[in-house]
Amino acid sequence: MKLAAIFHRSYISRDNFRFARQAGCTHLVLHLVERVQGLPMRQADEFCFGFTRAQGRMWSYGEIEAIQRMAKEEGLAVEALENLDPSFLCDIMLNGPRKPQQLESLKDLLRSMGRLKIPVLGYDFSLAGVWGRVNGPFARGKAIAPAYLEERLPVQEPLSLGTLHNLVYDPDAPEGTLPAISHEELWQRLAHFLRELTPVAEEEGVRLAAHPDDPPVPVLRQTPRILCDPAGMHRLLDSVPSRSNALRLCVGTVQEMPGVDAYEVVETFSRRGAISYVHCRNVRGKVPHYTEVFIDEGDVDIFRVLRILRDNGFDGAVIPDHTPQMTCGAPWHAGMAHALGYLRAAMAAIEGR
Ligand SMILES: [Mn+2]
Repeated sequence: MKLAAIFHRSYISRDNFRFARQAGCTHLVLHLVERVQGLPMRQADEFCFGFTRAQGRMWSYGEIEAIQRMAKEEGLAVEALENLDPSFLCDIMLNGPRKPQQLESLKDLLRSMGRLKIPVLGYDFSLAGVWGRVNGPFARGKAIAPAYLEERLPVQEPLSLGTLHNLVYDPDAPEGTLPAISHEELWQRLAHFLRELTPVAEEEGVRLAAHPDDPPVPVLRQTPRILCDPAGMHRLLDSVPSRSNALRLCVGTVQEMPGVDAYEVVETFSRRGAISYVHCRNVRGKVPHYTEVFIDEGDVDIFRVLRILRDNGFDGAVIPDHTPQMTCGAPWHAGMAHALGYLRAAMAAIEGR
């Protein structure tokens, strides 16, 4: 098992790579989506993360190689690229005219990753993204963390055209909202994406890694969500059986699923060899009420999760995903350092080091 840190685009820097190494990480997970915040856009609601700068221009080999070289200089290996820019797959997800070009461009990304020996590409197949959560002093010591509280959800308007997964990818899209589609239609679109990309991923030694829908509810903002329970996760794997068609197992999201035993899910999918890497975070509660909390205070016994992974031969990366903000001059870094330290100790304990 490998301990990895995750950095969003704006946090990719030599200093932050040193921070990760100092916390004991050997690997990195990089979120390359470049989002610009603060622009006035008619499509943006309070949950919008901003505008994506890529506009369909795929991350190049050279761009990724430069970041990987800096990581190597700091003693770190890049384990995964996490999440795609919505402008890379909007027409794949929405059945638009640029679908063939977007698939080709994603195949190019897989080829770049193969050449660079970056083994995992994380993605979401979620239309509405992480919409609807509120931030508040919900974690230990009044630390600020997100919560999903069904009675406090705003009115669930359909998605504006030009938006996907909490981002505006086309600020000039016509006014209007996404037409309704069925769960089955979204399954067909996901299956097409997987049938096209999995063979290339296999050739390149890369694993595609789907994240379950967070929040794990079957419908959000009038859009279907197909990865909100273990049955959906099995169906995804069964649709194109291959080591390159895998999951990014988010322990927090799985624990939030109503009626689901997270340990059973970790057991089943790790035994199946389907977990590429793990988002290891903790929550308290389940849909319809849960809050993210510190890694050592939620409903999940993290040691038990790591023992299950160990017993099933899991050798991928474990990352903290996200953590509550700690009250100090560097709230994000302090939260991450706490979670990474806890994970490092837990991994050493269960591996008998
Ligand atoms: Mn996650």
